[in-house]
Amino acid sequence: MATHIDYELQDEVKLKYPKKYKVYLLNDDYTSMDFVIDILISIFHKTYEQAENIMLEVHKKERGLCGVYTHEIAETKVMQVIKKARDNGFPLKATMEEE
Ligand code: TYC
Repeated sequence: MATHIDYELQDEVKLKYPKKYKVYLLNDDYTSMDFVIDILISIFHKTYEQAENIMLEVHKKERGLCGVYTHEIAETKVMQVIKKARDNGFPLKATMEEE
């Protein structure tokens, strides 16, 4: 097969790592602190202590880093945050940006 031959003629196969994306939680005036901690534990798998620190950072500095993931996983985390927040009546938002 042509593709097979082409592949074998390459003297070097270059492997590229997938791009990574930072996921941030954003501050707002209405989401409760306890709910943000719950999000960080349930969606981002933080310990209670880590979750509390990140929540306080977001509260004081307007945004905080929750984790770094491949594109698909980062996108899923953002959607999970927005859905769980909406289901609970909170306006909490998350964003992602390339590392
Ligand atoms: N600022 C919110 C309050 O005072 C708490 C909060 C923290 C909201 C982090 C969102 O991502 C957030 N209740």
